[in-house]
Amino acid sequence: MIFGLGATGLSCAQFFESKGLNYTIIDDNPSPKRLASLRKINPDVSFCRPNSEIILGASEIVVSPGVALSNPCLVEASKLDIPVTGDVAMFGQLANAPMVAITGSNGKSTVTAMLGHLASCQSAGVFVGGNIGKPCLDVLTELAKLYILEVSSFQLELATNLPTVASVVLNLSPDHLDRYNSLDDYYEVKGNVYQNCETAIINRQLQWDYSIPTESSSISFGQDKPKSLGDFGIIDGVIHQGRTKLISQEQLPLGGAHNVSNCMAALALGTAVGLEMASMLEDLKSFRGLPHRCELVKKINDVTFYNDSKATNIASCEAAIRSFAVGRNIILLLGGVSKETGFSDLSPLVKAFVKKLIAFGEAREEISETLGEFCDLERCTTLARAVTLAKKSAKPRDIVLFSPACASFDMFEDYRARGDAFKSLVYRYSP
Ligand code: UMA
Ligand code: ADP
Repeated sequence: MIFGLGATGLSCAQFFESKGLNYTIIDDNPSPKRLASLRKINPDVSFCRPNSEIILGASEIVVSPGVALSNPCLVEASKLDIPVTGDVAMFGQLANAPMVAITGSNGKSTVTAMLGHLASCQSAGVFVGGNIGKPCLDVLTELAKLYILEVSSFQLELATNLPTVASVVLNLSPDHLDRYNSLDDYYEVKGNVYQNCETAIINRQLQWDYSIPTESSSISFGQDKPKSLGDFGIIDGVIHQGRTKLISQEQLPLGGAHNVSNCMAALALGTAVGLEMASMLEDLKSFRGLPHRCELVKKINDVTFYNDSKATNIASCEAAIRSFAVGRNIILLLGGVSKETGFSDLSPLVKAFVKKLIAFGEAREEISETLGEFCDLERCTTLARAVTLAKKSAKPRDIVLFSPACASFDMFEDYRARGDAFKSLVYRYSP
């Protein structure tokens, strides 16, 4: 039984079809978007809403990441000893090639795509998938020589003991507190990524309780000097491995201190899977970054617009502000659905670097109450109005930064739709 007919559920259905296995699907939404695609691959498969009776017919339940394990049907299933699994957990058992797993609160997709780029430049048979948007069972193939998987905390709840050649927790900051009882619970789940890794890639700046298997090796990275010969760090603005100079920060393809860390993490992972360093350093320069992450949209009348729609939490917004700050030159667009962390952690950066804050969407009052005293602030409901206000306020050399620090689902399907809307609004009247 597949629980959830999103990208994951559909990919599980396709996988079961390819293996000739019987399955059924349940979803709280009676008409999910992918129902038509499901009907195309199997017009007769049973699809209905979950209830405690329907699960009695399941020999095993494959749970989509967005479905919390506290869901009453899953609690009932566990009482009945019906096994519960997830697509990444299944993938871990089925994959025949070495696997890398990348998690963390921010930077997962960037590092996953970056390592994918570095590895593909050196070898055929590199497959990238997981939380980055391509369910991992879609990339399961006999042709694979290396899998690079982005894994979320939701996926790691069920994907315990994932056998990896290298795993990393890039960083940790508050997020998803609607799903976890405490930050410790969220961080603990992230630590699952190390449970069965050959090499653990460790962020030295992270102060938290994690454990790695005794037989595993480790490589660390951080913004300070490398601690030992295999570790990555910064000396005089240059990334080093131990005492060996690798590449200066200015030569990196993406700006901001957070991306220096992302590059070090990718290089450390690449080292752990046996990629050649000189080629990695050359190929790093041609990595273009992903859309919606501090993405340059356009310069209009010497005002530069950046789309950072993927900033759905406070730490990612902080990283973006730090990347662009030169005095109080930033007009910041903040809003959407507030995460349960509040906005007060942004106050020092807003005070120092934000000239004007435009708060939009559901969270506008909360943002205004928390940050209004630190800079000029205007509230509005729609993103269109927010962009108009930003355009009106901006002066030459200002940065208009769309880094919402909120989820998008008050007004948009996801962060991509939100970022695309921002970009069209920037281009409107100035294509
Ligand atoms: N559903 C229920 N009951 C629930 C919750 C959801 O029936 O209680 C149903 C919904 O009605 C919907 C389906 O489940 O039909 C959606 O499943 P899903 O939320 O698991 O989403 P998928 O489309 O399968 O996408 C998931 C990840 N989504 C989430 O974790 C919420 C995608 O990450 C991921 O790219 C994809 O699997 C492939 O692995 C998105 C994400 O937001 C980008 N991830 C979070 C993040 O990055 O912070 C963790
Ligand atoms: P994730 O997949 O973890 O959500 P992304 O690479 O998609 O990470 O980036 C999400 C957001 O976080 C973007 O706004 C991006 O600018 C920001 N970001 C990327 N790397 C980091 C990092 N190492 N630390 C903090 N923020 C980051």
